[in-house]
Amino acid sequence: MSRILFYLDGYSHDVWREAFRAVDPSVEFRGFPDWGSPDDGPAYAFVWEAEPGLLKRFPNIKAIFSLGAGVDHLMRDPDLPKDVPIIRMGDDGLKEGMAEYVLMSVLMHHRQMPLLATAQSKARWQRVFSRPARHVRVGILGYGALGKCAAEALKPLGYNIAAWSRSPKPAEDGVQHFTGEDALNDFLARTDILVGLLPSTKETEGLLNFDRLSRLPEGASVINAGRGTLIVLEDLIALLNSGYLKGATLDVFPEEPLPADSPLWHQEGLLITPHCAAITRPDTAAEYVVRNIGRIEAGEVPENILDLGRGY
Ligand code: NDP
Ligand code: OXD
Repeated sequence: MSRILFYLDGYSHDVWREAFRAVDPSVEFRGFPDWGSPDDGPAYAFVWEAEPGLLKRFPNIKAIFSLGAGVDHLMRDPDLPKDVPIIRMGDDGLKEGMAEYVLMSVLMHHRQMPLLATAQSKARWQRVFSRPARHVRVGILGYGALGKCAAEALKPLGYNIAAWSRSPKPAEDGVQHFTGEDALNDFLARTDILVGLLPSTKETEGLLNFDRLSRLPEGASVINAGRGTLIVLEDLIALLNSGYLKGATLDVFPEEPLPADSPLWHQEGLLITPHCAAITRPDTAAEYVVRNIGRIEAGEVPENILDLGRGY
């Protein structure tokens, strides 16, 4: 029997309780604030944006599962327990969701939907001509679990795909790999539609500034579904307003929810989605957490363990 201390503010816990029951009826599921006593015996935390200091109050926690693939919500806790392993979400539901979102967004920019939406809002019959997918160069910034799924979703349409990551990747059909900071400008220069799928770390914060975004060819589009810290938004907006960049889709923002008075809501050429590119699904996530608790209990290394040094 495993005890799971669950934290997700603002949503009913019932669907999560049921999901764990379906995977393993012996799981003892405790939704916050009913976590019981820190002396209750070993437990696993499964949390999203838990209140700072809470995890430290439970020294019985053996591992912390992040309800998302990103762990920035945990890193913000100054009292995050130091010696407890952190496991990032990596379930199939998240991968499927991101693959769908990237495919949708790339198609929308390839087929010039922002321009068509503007034309519609002005009752203008403005036909557009788009290149075939094989002539469109997509660049995926961050080639981890989600970047790879995004590439698999795009390949059947014939897009010309490249990916950028920190460490070298084995050669792969249909994807050209670029590695490290030195290769970033070359990667950007060959990219018509850029897809950001990077974690938020010291290195990725503000990475896409005016200079970097200007390395994209004129008429390029930018999609960001990683973290909002990646892009210097004023620079993106300046390049959209000057017409150098054709369009953008943002799912993530430095401040979430995006304030109602943000001028971004009314920015021409910009499509906004409210951090819903890939939402962790209870059924696949419960299966993932139970599987990894099994690994920990068997003395094995769990999947997707956070490397604190790298920050992801
Ligand atoms: P992974 O850890 O599997 O992949 C991260 C990728 O980013 C790796 O390819 C890594 O390189 C690369 N990377 C990290 N730092 C650098 C750097 N400094 N320079 C170059 N490349 C770098 O993460 P996931 O694919 O699972 O998730 C990615 C991010 O997506 C999450 O961290 C989260 O922030 C975001 N996300 C957003 C969601 C949404 O709904 N909008 C939903 C889920 C996740 P390398 O391969 O060399 O390690
Ligand atoms: C995640 C997210 O990190 O939802 O999984 O953004």
